[in-house]
Amino acid sequence: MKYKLLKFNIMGDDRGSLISLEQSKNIPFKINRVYYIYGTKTNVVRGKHAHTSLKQVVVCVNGSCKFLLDDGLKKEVIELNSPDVGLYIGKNIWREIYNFSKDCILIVLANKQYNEEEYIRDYKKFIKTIKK
Ligand code: T46
Repeated sequence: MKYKLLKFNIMGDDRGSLISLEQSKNIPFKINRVYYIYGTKTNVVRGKHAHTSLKQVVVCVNGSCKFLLDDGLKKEVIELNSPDVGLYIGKNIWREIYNFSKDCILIVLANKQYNEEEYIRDYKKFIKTIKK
């Protein structure tokens, strides 16, 4: 699976909404790391890299932003703007994240701990890697 949108069930009642994320249930891997991104300046582009082994699910719990996803053959733009939708991104997908709203908050679940060595931050190297 390269990337995919996941729809989460909302456990709503008259007090409001609740969404639960559980490994190997609605998250398709064992969760080893959680991080969040907030306060991103609206003119900033984040990402601009791929991962050689990491799997992640990104949820935009507030506000909105756009993901450019590139598997080396085709590019697609996906807007995240809803807390009941997760974007699964597998390994070897180049991503650029932009058009952040001022109030954008991303929560990211990852299957591995942070390791800079599995980042590919150079686009030409990314294309070479996926051609192998
Ligand atoms: C992705 C998007 C949504 C850590 O120390 N630990 C961590 O877990 C992470 C993710 C980052 N860092 C350090 C490494 C850098 O010095 O925090 C700094 C910013 O990280 P990065 O340049 O990776 O941030 P983004 O926002 O460009 O990308 C991150 C993820 O790396 C990426 O996989 O999809 O968030």
